[in-house]
Amino acid sequence: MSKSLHGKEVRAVANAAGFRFALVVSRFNSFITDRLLAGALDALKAAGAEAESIEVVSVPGSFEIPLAAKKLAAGGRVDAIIAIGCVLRGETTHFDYVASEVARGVQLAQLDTGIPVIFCVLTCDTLEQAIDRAGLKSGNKGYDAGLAAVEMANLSRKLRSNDASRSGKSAPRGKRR
Ligand code: INI
Repeated sequence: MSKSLHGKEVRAVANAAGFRFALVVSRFNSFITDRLLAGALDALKAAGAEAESIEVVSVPGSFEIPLAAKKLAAGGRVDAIIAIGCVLRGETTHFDYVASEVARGVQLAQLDTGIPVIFCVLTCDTLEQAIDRAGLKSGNKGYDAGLAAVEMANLSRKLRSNDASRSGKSAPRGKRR
């Protein structure tokens, strides 16, 4: 029998009821991003999210995702955000700039605001690789992102209430952040 090497494990349940979500979706390569969006919405609804608690924001390309995500996160109306895009390697180095900036910007948005921003931006060499990840061979990464958003929304709330109880204060009523 294995022996636990740590104390309490903090792991959130996957229940989306009572949480609000925003999805920021790039229209560039919409053939792929539409499918990722559908997968993410399926996961949120399967986890119990209400339709009126889900907001979808469209941006021109992946490069524009971080600003929209940060504004949504800073607005305090959502518990988790899913960033959806698809960057395909072309003939030039443009791919590298867009891919690295969207990853950096999404990470900054969540660290600066404390609201989870799930990274569902495919960075692929070929369209076939992207198709595989948007509903075919490798499943749908949008669905996985939806589940990650639900878990992180729950976990963020749980960690906040743990902090509040350790400091002897009760978590502020109705305040989500
Ligand atoms: N945007 C993407 O989301 N994916 C791409 O593959 C892509 N490529 O290859 O150019 C792309 N470019 C547009 C970019 O995201 C911005 O919208 C544009 O540069 C305007 O700021």
